[in-house]
Amino acid sequence: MGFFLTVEGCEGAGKTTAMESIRQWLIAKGIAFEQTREPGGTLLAEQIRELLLAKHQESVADTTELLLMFAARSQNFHEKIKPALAQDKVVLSDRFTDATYAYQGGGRGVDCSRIEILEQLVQGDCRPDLTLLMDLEPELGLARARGRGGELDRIEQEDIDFFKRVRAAYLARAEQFPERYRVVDASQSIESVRVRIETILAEYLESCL
Ligand code: Z5A
Repeated sequence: MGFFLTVEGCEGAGKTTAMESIRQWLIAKGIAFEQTREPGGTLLAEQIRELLLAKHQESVADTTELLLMFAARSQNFHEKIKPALAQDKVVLSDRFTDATYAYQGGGRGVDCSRIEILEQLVQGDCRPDLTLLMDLEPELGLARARGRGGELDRIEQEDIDFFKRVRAAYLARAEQFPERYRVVDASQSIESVRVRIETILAEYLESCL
């Protein structure tokens, strides 16, 4: 009983924390799964991730960023996601193409029709079955992420308005695709968020039976 489950959200919204809750839940239920992340997920895709997040001496054109995201995705999709779904496994991915609509589309202003063309080229008709959107005010998310310490990467250095556009684009997609999106209020405590995620997963599983 395979399905494709993605976790999305702005910077610091708690995706990593949510991924761990989901992982533990799947293990407890004895459900076989493949875990991945984007950009990244395979050796080659992780190298592209490094290129994408590093700071460069020249500015990165929006189209370059978009194509690199999809280059990484193509590798992750063909090498990892598609084979796992074909084996009827659950695929659990920390971000997928919704992030491109949010960051490159909403954040950078890339026309969505360009993203749609690349989405079709790379994935064909494959889309996530269930998407958890960890939703949080960008100010709070950035404060949480920055509270972890460490250097900010190229995308994390964007200003607050960029992250507000990213959040708005995510919420617009959640409205556009209510059948697969579940919005999680990520301002709640870690424990409340975990309970909410487990409820969503249990309901989804029930609906598949
Ligand atoms: N990107 C893109 O532009 N286009 C694309 O198509 C794709 C990606 C796929 C890397 O993504 C960058 O790539 C990302 C988008 C872009 N750039 N940005 N910005 P990433 O997913 O690898 O990295 P990230 O977005 O920077 O994730 P993150 O910073 O690791 O955030 P997170 O995973 O959502 O947060 P967290 O680590 O779970 O939580 C942050 C802190 O808050 C941590 O200390 C937690 O303990 C704490 N936390 C978590 N939940 C709570 C609650 N409920 N209460 C209180 N504190 C909490």
